[in-house]
Amino acid sequence: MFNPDILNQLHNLLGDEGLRTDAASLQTYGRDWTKIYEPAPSAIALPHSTGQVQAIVQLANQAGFKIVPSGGRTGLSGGAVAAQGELVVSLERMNKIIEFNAQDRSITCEAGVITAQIQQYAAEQNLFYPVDFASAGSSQIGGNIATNAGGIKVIRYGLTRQQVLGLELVTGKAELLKLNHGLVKNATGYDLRHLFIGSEGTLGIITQATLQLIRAPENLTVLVLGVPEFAALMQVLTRFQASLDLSAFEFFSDRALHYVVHDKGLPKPFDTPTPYYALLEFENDSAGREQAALQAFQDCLEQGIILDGVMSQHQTQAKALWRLREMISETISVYTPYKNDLSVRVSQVAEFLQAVDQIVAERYAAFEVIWYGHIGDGNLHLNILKPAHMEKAEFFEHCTAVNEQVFALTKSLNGSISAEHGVGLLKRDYLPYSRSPEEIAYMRALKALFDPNQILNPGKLLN
Ligand code: 2HG
Ligand code: ZN
Repeated sequence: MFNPDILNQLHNLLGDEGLRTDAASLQTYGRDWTKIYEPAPSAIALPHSTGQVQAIVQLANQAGFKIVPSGGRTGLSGGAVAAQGELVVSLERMNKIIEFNAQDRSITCEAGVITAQIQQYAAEQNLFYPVDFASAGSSQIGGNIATNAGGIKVIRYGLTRQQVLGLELVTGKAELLKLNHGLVKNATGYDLRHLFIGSEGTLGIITQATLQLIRAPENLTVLVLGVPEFAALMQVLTRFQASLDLSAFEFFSDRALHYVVHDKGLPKPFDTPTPYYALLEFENDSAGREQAALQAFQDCLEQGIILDGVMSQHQTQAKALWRLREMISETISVYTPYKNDLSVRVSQVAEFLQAVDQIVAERYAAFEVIWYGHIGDGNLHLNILKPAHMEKAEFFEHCTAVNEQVFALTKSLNGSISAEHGVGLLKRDYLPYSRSPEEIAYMRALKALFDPNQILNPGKLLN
């Protein structure tokens, strides 16, 4: 806990509105969606300006306390957990959209704006913010940038990184940096903006961002296809990509579908039971595209790489089909899943799925395994459900032991042990499976450069 002097100084800086120490707030702001770690922050700061953020970081350097930067706390790797008496700095009161520029098709906003509000604002301008995922209704843009959030449209539009035209942030030394100023082109050396994107709040606290908006896609149409085996999934992707630009290619297993149908009451896409399902989305803006999709569907049926399927006829149906995929994570969260978030190159997904399946069959034989993910971009989410009778500690211990095998496989393919959920606390000790000792040494050197007193998000990403 902070001594009264620090609390006083914070109070002088932030006022009643900007500082909380009540037990409920400490609980709420001290955790993210990981739910493994017991929150124990000392206090919660809610600054309303970049100047206040700077003053907080200055004070932390002087007084020697640590800071956990905090967005919507929807992360799944403990990146926003405060379990060591830190000060949580929540950006939630910095939630203004500052400027929209129609000619640049850009939006500048404070870091605490909710992702869905950016999407909504873009739609009102007949434009599109393409980063999307199930937690868009709670996650904040600052957190999205700090974790380089991915989601369901990466195959077509890329990750959050691709949308960031400018950043304002406060470093661990309490300096204010304004990076790239909304420029599309800027070939003036090291692009520091990209260092902070995905840095998980370990180098600086993002306070503002300028984001690129793009043309809104027309008549997005969704197909859900029943697939008989892993090997067929990527063949389906190849066939559809031969004639269409897909804006999503997701998959989920029949067990994943089972949970959203039984626990959430969602309707099945069709009656034929199949082991796997692929969900595809494309922009259906001409009769030619619909024809191409139907032809691909027909070809896949004839080749036996799909067994059945459905194509949305209107936006309500498209949204309903998306819910089958988007609701999986929330639905299974009550079964205390152990989460893997892995990626390999798209061309290696088929081989990877088969090899993971073999490990799972051997090592998780007694457990229920839920497969899903964004395999059109190489990302697999593998969730293992805790058996009801098993203690949490024993379950996690078992899963951790299997990690070694899964991560060794991932490493052998030069894949990533955290494709989009970040490293945080949960994956920190596994970083060497995806990054070389030289890379990690450079990461440490960068940390020392921007945050020499190790004030920001201690223990996250690097130990
Ligand atoms: C998703 O794709 C999210 O639904 C969550 O990234 C994945 O819960 C998970 O493992
Ligand atoms: Zn995901």
